[in-house]
Amino acid sequence: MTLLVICQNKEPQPWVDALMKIDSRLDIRIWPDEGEPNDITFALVWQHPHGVLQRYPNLKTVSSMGAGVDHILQDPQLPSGLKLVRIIDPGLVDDMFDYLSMAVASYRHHQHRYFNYQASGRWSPDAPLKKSALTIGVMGLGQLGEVVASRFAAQNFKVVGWSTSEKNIPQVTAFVGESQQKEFFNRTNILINLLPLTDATRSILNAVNLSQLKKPAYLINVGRGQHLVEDDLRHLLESEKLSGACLDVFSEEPLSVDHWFWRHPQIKVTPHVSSLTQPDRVAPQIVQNYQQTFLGLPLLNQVDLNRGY
Ligand code: NDP
Ligand code: OXD
Repeated sequence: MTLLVICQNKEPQPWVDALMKIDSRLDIRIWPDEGEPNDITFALVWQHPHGVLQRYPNLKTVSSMGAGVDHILQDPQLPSGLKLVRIIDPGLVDDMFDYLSMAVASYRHHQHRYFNYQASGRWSPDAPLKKSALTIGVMGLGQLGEVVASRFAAQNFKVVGWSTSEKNIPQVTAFVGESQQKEFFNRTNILINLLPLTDATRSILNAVNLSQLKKPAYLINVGRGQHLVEDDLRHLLESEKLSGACLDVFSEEPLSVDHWFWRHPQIKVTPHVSSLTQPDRVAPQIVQNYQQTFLGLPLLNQVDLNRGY
């Protein structure tokens, strides 16, 4: 029984070290040096090359290295009958809220503009946008979105949220499903996307939906790049329907050096860092799932394959 780490765009060694600290007897291998394929029963993956999981006939459980599992479910050759688990970690929520607070404060205080003025030594002060005049809309009220919405509400922002099922979050007006989607957008100035990527949410950040935001409108995308229709964003910025965007996730990661996002004066780019999973923090839940797989016991944070998140 062996745990295989398969990752692209992340270093595998810190994960191996963190897992070995929990149990030094673990048999861990790093793809592509997996040894005998029959040994592999558990895979810990991030953006694995599609098709590779088919090589392991005894593979039972696949764990994402992060909160999202879209990178696993997008594999057209994903073997059937696998169990899929993801990371749920209170530390992720804290980091995510800090990042989002920074993005919201930076928008309210015109930081994009001042950074652009700095190049030409331009002194042109403006009052910050008033908190009381801005409503934050959180799309996705799950492990991350619910806490984020509550914390912004506790900071005296008006907050609305949107999800599939009904929520009761103090001081947050929650909208549900497609029938209330338009109302949610109509009430929102600063849109925070914390949805998982599924067939239902792909391209949801499009011209029709984003045009429904209340002005001034600003987009913060920390969900997934494929939620956003990139050309629509360009047109919305040009037509001043959106004042700007802060983007942490992209359809292609790493974002290519010649992508127009890097040079657009109203776009801030960060390299998928709004809340990074720390191997040491989450190794215990991964080792527990590895052991429970062996014992045939229920797993932590198992993903519903029908819902896709
Ligand atoms: P959860 O699965 O806990 O929550 C997802 C939320 O989205 C739920 O509230 C769910 O509704 C809602 N939702 C799903 N589909 C729809 C839909 N079609 N319409 C309306 N609402 C919908 O996820 P997390 O909070 O843990 O994470 C959310 C996403 O954030 C991840 O999938 C990942 O893509 C991204 N992420 C990004 C990170 C980064 O560093 N940039 C770090 C971590 C996560 P309901 O509650 O009713 O089921
Ligand atoms: C993610 C993560 O799912 O980094 O994006 O956890």
